[in-house]
Amino acid sequence: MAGKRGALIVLEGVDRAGKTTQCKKLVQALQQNGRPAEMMRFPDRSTTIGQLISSYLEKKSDLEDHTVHLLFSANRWELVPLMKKKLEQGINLVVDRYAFSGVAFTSAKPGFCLDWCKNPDVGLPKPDLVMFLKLSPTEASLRGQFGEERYETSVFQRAVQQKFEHLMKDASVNWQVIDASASIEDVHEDIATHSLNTVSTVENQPLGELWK
Ligand code: ADP
Ligand code: FDM
Repeated sequence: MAGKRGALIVLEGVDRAGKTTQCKKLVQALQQNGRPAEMMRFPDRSTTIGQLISSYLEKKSDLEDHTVHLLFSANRWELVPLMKKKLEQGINLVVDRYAFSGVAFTSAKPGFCLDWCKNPDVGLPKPDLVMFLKLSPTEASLRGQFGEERYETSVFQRAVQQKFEHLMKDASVNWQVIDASASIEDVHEDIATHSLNTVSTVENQPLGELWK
């Protein structure tokens, strides 16, 4: 490899766990440490595929469940060339949701098995670190009401949480569970420590392939 590569860092967790807040703070902290960093989020609603997904989430359109699952995956794949380019340039990517949300949300629907849900995402760039922001439904409810989008109900979010618990048993992925009930600053400290360690560890290692 020509130079040091960036790390692929993913934040996952249920609605209102603090993913977006923490992704932004982490990007700033990495940059302040002299580590180039950029934020990405999935779904990326700016692309043509992302617009189909956004309209579905906003309940402006209906899509068949398998179809929308594949669109979420295609939305990741369409950004893979850009992700790889940035990582090769030494830019650390901090990503708000990834394939784990894809699998957890679809497999929480009736009639979907984990294997079918994972398949379209097999071979994606493998995150070097996946931090799961853990927050109980009660604590999440104290952070405000659910929005109007699809999936934003407590019954569905509980089913999603169970699927995440299952995915976290997979030791081939570098999972770290973060206590998201602490203050924004304390959660950030925890996340920044894990991330800085990962950035130094992987800079001379090749990028892996997810679930392969
Ligand atoms: P997510 O992206 O996981 O849905 P957000 O980062 O959008 O979560 O945060 C959801 C809400 O909770 C926001 O109003 C945010 O300010 C608040 N919040 C985030 N982290 C904390 C925290 N550690 N303690 C209290 N409130 C928080
Ligand atoms: N979601 C997100 C999925 O169902 N599959 C996926 O692959 C991804 C990345 O879309 F309800 C769900 C999770 C959440 C919604 O919301 C996106 P945010 O607020 O943009 O994260």
